[in-house]
Amino acid sequence: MKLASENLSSVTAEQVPLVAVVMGSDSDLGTMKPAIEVLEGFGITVEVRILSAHRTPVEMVEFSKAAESKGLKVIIAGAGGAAHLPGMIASLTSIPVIGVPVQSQSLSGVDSMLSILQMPGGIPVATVAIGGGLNAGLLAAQILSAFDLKIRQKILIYRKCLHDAVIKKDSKLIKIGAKKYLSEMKNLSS
Ligand code: RP5
Repeated sequence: MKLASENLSSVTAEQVPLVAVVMGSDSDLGTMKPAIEVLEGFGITVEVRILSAHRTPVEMVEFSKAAESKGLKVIIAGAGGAAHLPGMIASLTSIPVIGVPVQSQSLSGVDSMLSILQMPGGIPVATVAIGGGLNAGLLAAQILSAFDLKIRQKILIYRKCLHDAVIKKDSKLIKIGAKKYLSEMKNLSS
C-alpha cells in the first residue's frame, strides 16, 4: 500500500539510519524490499546490508557489535533455510531484532520460520510471517514511534489509509454485488 506522501511531507526525514535491514543473500532482497520501502516512506533512513551468518560471519559480528554505537535502534534481519542470521545478530547486540523468514525453495520457508522463531529463552527475536517484510518494517517503525511522535503520526495515517481502502471496497461490493465485483477484479488482474 502506498503512503499518502502529501500527508507525510511535513515531517523531517531523520538522516542517521535508525533501522538496519540486513539479509543473508541478495536473493532475499525482494522479500526485504517492502520493509525498506515502508520505512523510507515514513521518512526513516535505513541502512541496508547483505551479511551472511555462514558466508561472511566476521562481517556479521563486526556489524552487530558496532550497531548500537552507530545509533541504530532496530535491526530487521531476513534469512532463508537454516536461518541463523537473526538469532546470531540478536546474540551480539541488545538492540531489538526482528526476524523475517524468507521463503525457501525446498520447504517453502517453514525451515526459515522455525529457525528464526524457536529462539531459546534469553535472546529474543521478534518473528514475522514467512515473507513478512512489510510487517517487519511496520513493527520497526512502531518500536521507534514509542519515542517519536512524528513517526507515530505517520503510522496513524498509514492505518487510516488501510481502513479507508476497505470501507471503499465494502461500499462498492454492496453497490454492484459479488458477481460484478469479482469480474472487475479479474479484469484488473489480467
Ligand atoms: C541464506 O540462504 C540466505 O538468507 C538465503 O535466503 C538462502 C539462499 O541463499 P543464496 O544461495 O540464494 O545466496 O543464507
